[in-house]
Amino acid sequence: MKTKVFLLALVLALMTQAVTAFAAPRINTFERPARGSAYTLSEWATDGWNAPWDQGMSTRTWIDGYNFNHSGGQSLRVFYPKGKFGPEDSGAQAPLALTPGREYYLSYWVRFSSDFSWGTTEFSGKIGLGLAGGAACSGGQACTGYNGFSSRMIWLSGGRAAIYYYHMGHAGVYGDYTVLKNANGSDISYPKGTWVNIVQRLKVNTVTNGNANPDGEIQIWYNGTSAASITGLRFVRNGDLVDRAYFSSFFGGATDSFAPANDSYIWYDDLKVSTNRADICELSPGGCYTRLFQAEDYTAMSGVIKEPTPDTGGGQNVGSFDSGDWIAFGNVNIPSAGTYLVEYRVATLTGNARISLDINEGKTVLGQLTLPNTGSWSNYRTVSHQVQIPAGTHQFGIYAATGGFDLNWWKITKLY
Ligand SMILES: [Ca+2]
Ligand SMILES: [Ca+2]
Repeated sequence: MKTKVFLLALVLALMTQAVTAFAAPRINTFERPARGSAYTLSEWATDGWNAPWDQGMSTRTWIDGYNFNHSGGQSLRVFYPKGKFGPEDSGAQAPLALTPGREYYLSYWVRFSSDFSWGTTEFSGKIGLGLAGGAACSGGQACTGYNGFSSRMIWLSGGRAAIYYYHMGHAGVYGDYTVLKNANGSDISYPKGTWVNIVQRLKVNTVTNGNANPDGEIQIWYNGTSAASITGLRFVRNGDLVDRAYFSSFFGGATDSFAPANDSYIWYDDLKVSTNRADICELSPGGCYTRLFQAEDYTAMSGVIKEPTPDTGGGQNVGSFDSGDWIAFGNVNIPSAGTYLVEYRVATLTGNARISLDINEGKTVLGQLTLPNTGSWSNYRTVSHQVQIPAGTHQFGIYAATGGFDLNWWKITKLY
């Protein structure tokens, strides 16, 4: 009898875990893959994002661990060669599978290269990820309510930002588009050389007796502010739901007038997809909680020294971390529990130095990270890991589980 009760409890616990895993948002910070490599479909899959096919992921993507990122030390760079257009020769595509849901939120950070060429036509190119379902009606198709739907971000001439969507009522051969607007009513244009955040929410219409009710919706936020809201949409007459985050970015269009005048790049970072708005902290007032700590501003320590840092930005770093040494940062308020990215700016020559982050005077270890050899004491690199942090006022400890590194600064940023 006791065994049966135990087994029942075990099954319930496993079911609860499964539900929790199902509800967790999907995120990609591009921190795991080796920098300087292509981000192929199998690399996407290793990070939990699966697609049945792709275009350009193995040939025109690159994990940037050297120049630009929004979080941590890395991001995804996509290449749009001069004079090329269409998904065969420009950018990258992959329909990344989602658990089907009626309503989804999709967030990503994007940065255009500082000499990005917008192309010469009115409808110039597609950017980043969109949301789609069923057979993903697109590409000049009529959407019947049985062949799915799609909703992707585009840029227009001069970099004006718009949402481009295929639904049952689109007016012409191609989908409809809505230009993103600032609060004062002016058009939003993408900047070059600066990170911006895009959030899309799509809600599939309900269906009654095979009829599409006009209650589908698309909403776009630009840097946390609502920039487009489209209601009354009819996407489906069948049971299709949002079932993919559609990475779809290329120039065109079908003629070379769409092509860029010079080699162009877009960087992507911090992709998030969730059915729960609360998981998208980019939509919270003030955005995602983040705080940077200079290592030398510790409130207590054991065994380390402060010294002028050779790292960019100057100031001081903390050095002489031997195994068992630590620095602590007291009275740090974490307003909400969640998953956080913790970054460390380090130099180390061993390849086996190991940082441990803790609270409760070392009694609660939040996570550990082995540091890559940075090649020289004057060559710093940003490395990161994801940890769960409870809400409250904490004293954080940075502990040298294995010594042999210098630390310039560290930073915590809420992911969800
Ligand atoms: Ca990143
Ligand atoms: Ca410092």
